[in-house]
Amino acid sequence: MAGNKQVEKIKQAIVDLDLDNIAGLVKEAIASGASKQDIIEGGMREGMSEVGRRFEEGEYYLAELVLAAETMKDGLAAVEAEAPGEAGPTKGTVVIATIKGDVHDIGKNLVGSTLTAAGYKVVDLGVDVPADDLVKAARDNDAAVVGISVLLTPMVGELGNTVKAFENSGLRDKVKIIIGGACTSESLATEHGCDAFGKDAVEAVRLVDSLTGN
Ligand code: B1M
Repeated sequence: MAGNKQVEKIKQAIVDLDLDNIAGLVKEAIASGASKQDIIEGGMREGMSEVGRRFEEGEYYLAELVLAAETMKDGLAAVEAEAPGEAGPTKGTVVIATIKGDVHDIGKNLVGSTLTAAGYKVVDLGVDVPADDLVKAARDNDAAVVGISVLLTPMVGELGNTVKAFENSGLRDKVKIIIGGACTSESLATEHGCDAFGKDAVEAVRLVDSLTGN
């Protein structure tokens, strides 16, 4: 494969959280003939899988996860700048948001970057998002999964409203709903009729993979 060595360097840069050099490495890889797909799949995504493994084994902490996501984001921006146009392949679309009444977005952003790194197209609606906006975005983007972040206990009731809005729209059978955030849990997900609860960004990707058959 053209540019194999460069692609390996990109993978290593993600694992090493090398934010300073990722853009230069992407540029070199493209100059050496590596395809956009090789750089994203064989380089960055493989690197993120290794970061996820280290996080789960307690070798990396949240700080490393955030930095890896930042490195990946810069890498993707560099790919887009160097080789614009043809979108890379995606595993499907996930709409994410923080629930109505809640403006916490650090965890939600991390989940979004990690899903992007794992190969999903992510439509991020931001914070304080009402149920109807989630339904509209899921419909407009033909999303397979909606991911909702909830950090404030008083806003938990909105989850039930959101699930109801999906049922009323006729989309509930098509769209899986997963939740996460400091005040959520497996039992809360069940209680409000959601499909799954993710304890962190790495688990969110695993859940989306399993719910979508990827
Ligand atoms: Co606020 N806040 N805050 N806050 N804040 C909490 C959440 C709180 C627990 C602090 C406390 O009292 N101990 C408390 C909530 C209590 C409760 O209801 N249970 C609280 C409160 C009360 C408030 C205000 C009401 C304070 C006030 O104004 N009186 C206010 C609310 C404003 C509003 O939303 N309407 C408020 C405001 C803020 C700031 C704006 C100052 C700031 C947010 C800045 C921002 O997000 N841009 C803030 C912060 C920073 C926090 C704490 C300190 C940190 C949250 C955070 O970013 N954690 C927080 C205390 C805490 O959580 N210990 C607190 C890091 C982040 C990576 O973790 O979001 O949990 P987290 O995401 C994790 C996982 O949960 C998971 O993956 C992530 C990575 O591992 N995950 C998902 C998250 N979403 C997921 C979705 C998934 C799957 C996994 O699938 C879709």
